[in-house]
Amino acid sequence: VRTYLKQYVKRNGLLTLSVLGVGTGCVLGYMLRGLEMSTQAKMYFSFPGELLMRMLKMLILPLITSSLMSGLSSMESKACCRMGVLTVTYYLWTTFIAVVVGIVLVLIIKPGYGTEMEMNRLGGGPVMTSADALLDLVRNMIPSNLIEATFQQYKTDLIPVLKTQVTTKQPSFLYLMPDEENPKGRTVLLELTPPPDMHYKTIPGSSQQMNVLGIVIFSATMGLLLGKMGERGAPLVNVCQCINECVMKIINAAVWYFPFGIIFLVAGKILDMDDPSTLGRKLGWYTVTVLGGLFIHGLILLPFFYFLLTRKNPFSYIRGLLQAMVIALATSSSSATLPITMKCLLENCHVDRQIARFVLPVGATINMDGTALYEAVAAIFIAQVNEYELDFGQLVTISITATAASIGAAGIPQAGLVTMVIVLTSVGLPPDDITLIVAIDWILDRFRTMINVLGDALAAGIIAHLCRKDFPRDTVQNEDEGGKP
Ligand code: DAS
Repeated sequence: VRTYLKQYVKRNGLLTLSVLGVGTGCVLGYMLRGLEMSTQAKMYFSFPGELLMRMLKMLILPLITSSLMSGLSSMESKACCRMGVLTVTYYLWTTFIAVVVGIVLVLIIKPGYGTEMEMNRLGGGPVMTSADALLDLVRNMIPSNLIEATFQQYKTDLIPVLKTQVTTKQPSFLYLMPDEENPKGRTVLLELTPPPDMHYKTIPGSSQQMNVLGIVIFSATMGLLLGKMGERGAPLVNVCQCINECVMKIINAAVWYFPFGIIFLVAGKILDMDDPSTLGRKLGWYTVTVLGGLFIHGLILLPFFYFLLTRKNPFSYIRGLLQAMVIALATSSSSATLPITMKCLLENCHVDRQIARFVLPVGATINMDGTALYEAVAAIFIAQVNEYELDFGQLVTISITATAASIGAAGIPQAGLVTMVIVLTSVGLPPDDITLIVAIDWILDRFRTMINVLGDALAAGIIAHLCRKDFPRDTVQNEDEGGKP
């Protein structure tokens, strides 16, 4: 019995504790809702959860930059190019398929009709054009200041909703206020004057989101160039490999705190959410449509693609990812989950280290199947609630912009809600209608983040199988582990 228990704790101890942490957090959160805690008390209560999020966020940048620079620098350029093309092609296709699944489902179920929805809209002025929005995403993909970009991500803790003022020709950002400061409920309230030097329209929060993509592109480019420099680049490659190994060791040390932090992270969110009884009536079928789409795409289509391309059992692979999926559910941030996803891929799924070091950081930044599906469903839901008939051309526009917007969404909580501005503006819907669905978003965000993480991890398994000739495991693994026999 002792041997079995030891093996169980080694293999499943953390996962079991994390799942118990989510469950305990839910029960605790609902129990404490009745106590009407003050904002200060909620802040103290959520503190261990905040520490968990900060711990994970702290590791993201060193992990992404060191993984890409050390991983790509030691790859042979033809193999690297083949892997890169395969990875990006797979990501774009699965994201587009996720959007199509969402559109088909929302047109079949039609969650918008008969919705008892008080249209607490703001009556926004003319909105940003989708050209402005897409330009904004591309602009922010190239951070003008890498150091600032490194530190500015995650600043947007609030969900900004964009409304463009005709007079000033500049966006005035509208932010959601927490309930305590806004007795009328979570509608858009605070109007901030934009910074004086802003001469172009931007989606609030998009700079934080896109800058992470800019850092990924920079790190990947550095990795490729370091590889071409040969011996001259070796010192920096060694530094990156050491940083990467240190980050993985820090994760192994910190990981046993996660179940404890998850309890307070989940409970703290539940304390903050709107009254669940009113949500069910207003957004029932919409929630069912999104969750149904995520289930079909994440647990039927993606595993099917994995089996089709690798001829292996997808569910034994997914079993090795359960820890990362629980962390994604608890944190609703695929970037924050990245360190755990990397650990699961290397230790449980035995994916080639060099493949994981490239596919995961790129995937956590540009591959968000769950987000793309959600944005397409939400946009059509908002059109239905507005009784606004979308023609086929607009549905095609939604499928393209939802794919682009999900690429622009960073792996931070509720990023998909922010980049949805692009999808809404592309078909002439008012972006401040986002407030219709914001109340349920904190729940849906967790599930779409889980599917985002699952999509990245399955992609790593597929790419590792398709590129297995380029990266013979015994050679690569030994090199990375200091050439141990
Ligand atoms: N929370 C985002 C993520 O981390 C997904 C989203 O907001 O749509 O992947």
